[in-house]
Amino acid sequence: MSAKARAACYRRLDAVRHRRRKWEYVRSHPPVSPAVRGARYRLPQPGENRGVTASNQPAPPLRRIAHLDMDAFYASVELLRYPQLKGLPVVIGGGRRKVDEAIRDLPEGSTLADIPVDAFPRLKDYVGRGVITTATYPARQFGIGSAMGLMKAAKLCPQALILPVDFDEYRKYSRQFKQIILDIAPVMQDRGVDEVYIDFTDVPGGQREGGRVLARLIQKTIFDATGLTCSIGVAPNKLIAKMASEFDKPNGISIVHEGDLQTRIWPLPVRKVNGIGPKADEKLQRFGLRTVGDIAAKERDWLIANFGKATGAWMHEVSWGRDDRPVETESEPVSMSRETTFERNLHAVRDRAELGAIFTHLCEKVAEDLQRKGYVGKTIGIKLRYDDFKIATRDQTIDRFTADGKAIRQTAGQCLKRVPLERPLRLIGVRVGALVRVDSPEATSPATSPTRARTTPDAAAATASLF
Ligand code: TTP
Ligand code: MG
Ligand code: MG
Repeated sequence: MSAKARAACYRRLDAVRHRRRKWEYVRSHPPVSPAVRGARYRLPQPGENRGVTASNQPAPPLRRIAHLDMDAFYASVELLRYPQLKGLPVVIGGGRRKVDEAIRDLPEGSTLADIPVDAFPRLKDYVGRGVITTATYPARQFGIGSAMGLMKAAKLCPQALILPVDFDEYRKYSRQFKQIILDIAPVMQDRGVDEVYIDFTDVPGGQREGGRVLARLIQKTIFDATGLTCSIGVAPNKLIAKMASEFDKPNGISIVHEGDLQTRIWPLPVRKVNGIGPKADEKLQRFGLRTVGDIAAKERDWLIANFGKATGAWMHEVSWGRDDRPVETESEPVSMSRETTFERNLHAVRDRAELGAIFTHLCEKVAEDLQRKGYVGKTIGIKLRYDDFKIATRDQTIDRFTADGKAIRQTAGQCLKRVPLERPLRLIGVRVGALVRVDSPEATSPATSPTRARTTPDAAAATASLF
């Protein structure tokens, strides 16, 4: 191995160790509340020496916030299973139709990737009122894009291929790319199916080249694991990062510093500010304000007089690139519940079978929620609302964590025995609390490990007598 290759190898190893140390640190320290985290950072003042302070102490790290957005997300996920469509104009929209089923009817031994391009439905043959969710970049060249009617788009690009929306598949990839980011940079805020904010400030590589080194690592790791590309903007705050992630789409990285405000942010149309919608845009246009710089040129008081106290002051701040909102990591849920209000009031005795079925269904739904989100809980509770709108709740804590529908049903049934059931009921609900992650030490310790069905025959028989 050459000295150069060895050096590169060590650098990579070091980065991995660094990441692991960082991750262990984060796991062993409880999350800091967003308000506190936000307060830890301080933007450098004009003229301040950014490298070292006067006392030769290293300066606190600069606040670096990234916004990451996947490129043509739904379409790119579809292209993973239909790689033969790469480079072609493709739109995603409408429900699954007969023709979509037909092309998936494959001869034995062939895969989705073998379906000939000519077999895919074309936009010109589409009839209906569906709209485009997204379009591949080659399709966008024809002027078509999100939210456009499919039949209108057909006029602009009749030869474009059309695929139905498959949310489950997009959600699967959404979870996957977010987990990859979390493993590298744990302070991440979910912003929807295909985008997140990430606090780069304290992450290794997050300060190097203004955040480009870390952005490159994240981009590459996501691509290697999924085959999907994304674009990342790194800036002093969320506001600018969000704009910056669009600067160099697709598969781009844009680094914006405080000093770039005039050259890179002020020329942008006002609609590029996250929070300025069509209505505010229209009003700004009426005043002749077209760009972010136009807003910045106005006095704060003038903006307040014309747009109101909150909006005017906010416009002033954003036009000067100021935004100190923290990157808010998702807080852990403490409980999950399901409840249902009946179409007609039900009685515990007269409508026993119906109530029993609904009750069991709710328990199964809560169990599914827990399992899907990866939690187990120990405190099982019920809620009833009577015909007089009075509410009764009861709960019981069991000795093991569970996400099992039958175990939840059994304990919820025990709770039912402790509430009056004479009056008709309007609503019934089931809650599981004292949640921990299914892979947390508490959940997996032998004394409290998650249980599957632990229903003893006697207990099952006892609860069955209540609806
Ligand atoms: P976007 O990130 O806005 O768009 P995109 O990822 O398709 O393309 P870009 O490269 O410009 O980021 O939206 C993410 C997904 O959300 C998109 O793939 C489809 C869906 N979506 C809709 O369903 N309707 C819409 O109007 C928009 C804008 C998006
Ligand atoms: Mg996107
Ligand atoms: Mg997006």
